[in-house]
Amino acid sequence: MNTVSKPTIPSPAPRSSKPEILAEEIIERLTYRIGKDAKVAKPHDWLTATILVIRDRIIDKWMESTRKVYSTGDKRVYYLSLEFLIGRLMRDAVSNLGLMEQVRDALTSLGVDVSVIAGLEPDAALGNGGLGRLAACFMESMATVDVPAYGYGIRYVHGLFRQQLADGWQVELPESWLAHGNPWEFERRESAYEIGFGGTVDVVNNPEGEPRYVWKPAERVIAAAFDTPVVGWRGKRVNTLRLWSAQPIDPILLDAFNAGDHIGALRESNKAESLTRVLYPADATPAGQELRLRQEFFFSSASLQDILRRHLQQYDDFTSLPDKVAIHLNDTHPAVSVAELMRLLCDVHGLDFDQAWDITRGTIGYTNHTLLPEALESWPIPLFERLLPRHMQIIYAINAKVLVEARKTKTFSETEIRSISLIEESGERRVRMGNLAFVGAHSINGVSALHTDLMKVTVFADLHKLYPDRINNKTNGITPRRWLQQCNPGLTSLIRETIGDDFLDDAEKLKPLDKFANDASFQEKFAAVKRANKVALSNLVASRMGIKLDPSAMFDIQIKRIHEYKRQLLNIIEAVALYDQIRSHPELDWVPRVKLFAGKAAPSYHNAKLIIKLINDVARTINNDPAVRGLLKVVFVPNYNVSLAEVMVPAADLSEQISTAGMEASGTGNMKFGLNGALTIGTLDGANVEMRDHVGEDNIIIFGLRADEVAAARADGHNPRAIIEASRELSQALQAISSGVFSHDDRNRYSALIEGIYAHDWFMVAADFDAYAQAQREVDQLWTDPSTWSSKAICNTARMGWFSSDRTIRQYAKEIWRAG
Ligand code: NBG
Repeated sequence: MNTVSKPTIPSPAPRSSKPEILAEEIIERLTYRIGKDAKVAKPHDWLTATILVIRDRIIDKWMESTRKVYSTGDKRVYYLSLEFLIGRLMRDAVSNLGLMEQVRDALTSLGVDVSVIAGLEPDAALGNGGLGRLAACFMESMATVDVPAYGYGIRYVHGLFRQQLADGWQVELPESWLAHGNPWEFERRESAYEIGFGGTVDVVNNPEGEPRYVWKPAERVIAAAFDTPVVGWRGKRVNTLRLWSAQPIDPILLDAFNAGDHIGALRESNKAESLTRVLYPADATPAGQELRLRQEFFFSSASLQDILRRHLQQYDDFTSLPDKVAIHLNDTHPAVSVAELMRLLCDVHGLDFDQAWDITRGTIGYTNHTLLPEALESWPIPLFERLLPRHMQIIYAINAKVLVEARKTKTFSETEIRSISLIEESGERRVRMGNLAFVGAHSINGVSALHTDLMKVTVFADLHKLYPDRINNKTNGITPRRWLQQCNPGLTSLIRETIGDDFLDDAEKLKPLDKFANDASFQEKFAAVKRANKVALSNLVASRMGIKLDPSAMFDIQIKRIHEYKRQLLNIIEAVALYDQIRSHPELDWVPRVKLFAGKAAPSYHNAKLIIKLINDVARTINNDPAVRGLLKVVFVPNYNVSLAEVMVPAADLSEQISTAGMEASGTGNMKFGLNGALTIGTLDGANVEMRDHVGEDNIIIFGLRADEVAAARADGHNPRAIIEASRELSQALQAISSGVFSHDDRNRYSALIEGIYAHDWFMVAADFDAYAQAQREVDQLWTDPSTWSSKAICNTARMGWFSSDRTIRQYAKEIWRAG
């Protein structure tokens, strides 16, 4: 008998963290992996070599984390999100591994400046704004609090566009974050799935039970996996972010090519690849809409197939799915997963509809991120039916079940039944993805206390009546690693010297800093850190824009997507009013201010783009007017992204969180600023409400209508014209803007924008103006007393720990996922 004994495969030797070994390895990677001689290596080569060395140190932990779940049988969490706004990864990984100094020393010994190469790492901007950044913070926190988790998304070749300003107008350019390759990722050729679109559904009668449905897609593409390891704080656990890339089944039609049709031979290949080419394709055209729905289904189906495969590898069947798997839908973008999971369970794995429905609901959770009606997705039935015929049938079947359930209670009117339905029947018939996600999930959560309360009485009022136990709140959070330790090393060191290191592991342990709020020497050090951060931002603005800022002025910052409800318009109108005041009363002691803005507008959002232009027009006039004597400056910093936020947030004295109450679901920028010791001027909206509760009402400046007052004003038809006429400051500012004072080249540029405020003022700019202007003068007053200002700023840092995404994730894990 021929016996071959199985060899014992040795584990790789543990990696050293000594700078000299790191340096050796960097040279090794440079030579053998990149093929470059150190003498001629470019900064990019050094960056790649360094990342490869860091990556090795993550891999051991990664494999250990993955193996552990197989042996313990712990529940896995799958976070499905069409967006992950990650930013740069190197500093995050190095700092979480505790290798900051060692890597710096290693590179210094090679004559390489770590900050230079770190600045070359492209931002992975696979998201639009808060929703995508939240997903990135959650990934880091899930690894930190030891939840076995996978993030699933799309590997867009082009992330969010790069914004340039041309004469003050936003211009969009493609962002190519993969241009130099991506050393963080691993392509997993073995993890590939077929994804179908279109075609027909066959019904096969089954004498023993329900008929079997067989979907025969007309088109198919391959979803290929790319994995990025995500390391938690102190390297405790490493989770996986798995991004899907679309590839053709036949890369080239050789017959067509050989027959001379060189372009046609690649048509299929191009079509497949265009599926994952860009983040959020413009959906103004039917083709754009279809592409978006294809993206949603593509990544949902690939992720679910992967999840079910992994489950079956470890367990016998799917009855244990709700105990072993939690699937989380980040907004409605992956909502088609409800129907796809049903299809896979019934059609592919042969479960009964009812059994599959129980499993689906037991497994899926859904987070709602907005109440804005235009952001609640729905798809025209003809499109949906054509692309996903089997899913359409399943949705009708689910709908029938839900409507029967509702009718049985005998407490629903026909209007209420219509609002529960998964199908919008008035006008063009459409599938409502919010309703689909709601009925297919056992938990539906909002992202701040106010938003969750409003959800129950607005968008989901009727579904909430039918399923009163499902809606719950999970107030958003931010990772304190990126948003304090890494972006603000000066403040981090100061806090460590003052209260020790406990806060590094638990942000709520920042509390003891409170005791130093009135300590003059601590205030001085705190202010010195802030000043250094302001100098750093001033240098960035000087080098990018050629504008000189005075770091002793108050830095008043509003950075976020440009949207009417976020009210950058209110901010800039107030700047115009202030400008007017400074010129009319040069004898008064005006507090020097720099108003900084940054943010991108959706390419098709006309008013948002006009607001960017207005900010730039106002900036040019004010910044060049000698009568202002530099007391007010307005700056729009182009191309806002995660890396820019990391410089702007620590430099802010004042954080603008001024959305129309009831419209910002949570906000997370508000939390980043507060943690870094900025005072907030804000409305009682989103998480601002809870921030006030935590930092105390003396340490935050709240103004304006509350959400219920906004709703009442809208319902009663409020009269903005009367309000404007009663406010001299406001009417002068609006007159100036609409008459072309800031736009000599096109005097009517802003007339329609301003007319909207007179006519309906949907966003309550006029309604809140006086309160806002008054609050700003209170802020000025506070600024004149540096000690009081510092003490309030310190209280903000000390009391913001609760807004750590570690806390948020622990709540998700305990109350929704029952994992970790
Ligand atoms: C956004 C909200 C923000 C919130 C983030 C994260 C969408 C659809 N919603 O207020 O506008 O902070 O989600 O929850 O992007």
